[in-house]
Amino acid sequence: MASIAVCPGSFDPVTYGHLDIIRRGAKVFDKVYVVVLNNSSKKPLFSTEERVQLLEEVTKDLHNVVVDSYQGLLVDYARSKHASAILRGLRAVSDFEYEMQITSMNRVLNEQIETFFMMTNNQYAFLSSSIVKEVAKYNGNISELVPKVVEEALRKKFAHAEN
Ligand code: COD
Repeated sequence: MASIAVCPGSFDPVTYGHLDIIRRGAKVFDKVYVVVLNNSSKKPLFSTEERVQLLEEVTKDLHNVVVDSYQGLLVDYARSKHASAILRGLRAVSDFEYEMQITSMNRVLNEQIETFFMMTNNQYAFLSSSIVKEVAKYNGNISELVPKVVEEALRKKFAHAEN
């Protein structure tokens, strides 16, 4: 039976840290659904469609990765795709408490699905979408943090915000 994983997130926008986890997951699972979901504690800069489009662009060389979006519970999405795994990234100890909370909640909602954590490359351990947005907002150099297409999308967003 094919191993199917769901890699969920806000991806607002996708960074090299996210990509690192997606690439690692694509090596281990037969199919990975990267899904843009709503995190109710975050107010996104990019629309769902924009986030999906950027993810599609930066994962186009990964043939077992499918990008999608969903309005609702992660476990319901995972069930609809017959996924047996949720894939999450870990950067540092500071991620642990939050991840433990989400994992436990998802386990209460669906006991059948297991969460797998992958450690990011050390190079990206400090990286988050929020940090990238902050640096981009003040015109700092983000070329080492996000793919070119994401950098351009951020520049456009903040150029519009200034006008
Ligand atoms: N290196 C490695 N991994 C990274 C890095 C990095 N530099 N940056 C981010 N990651 C990982 C994160 O640890 C995470 O695993 C993934 O990439 C996505 O990160 P974010 O920040 O884009 O996404 P989150 O944490 O905001 O996603 C939260 C969800 C949207 C998945 C969550 O809110 C959710 O499941 N919402 C749907 C409703 C639901 O089911 N709620 C119940 C469960 S709480």
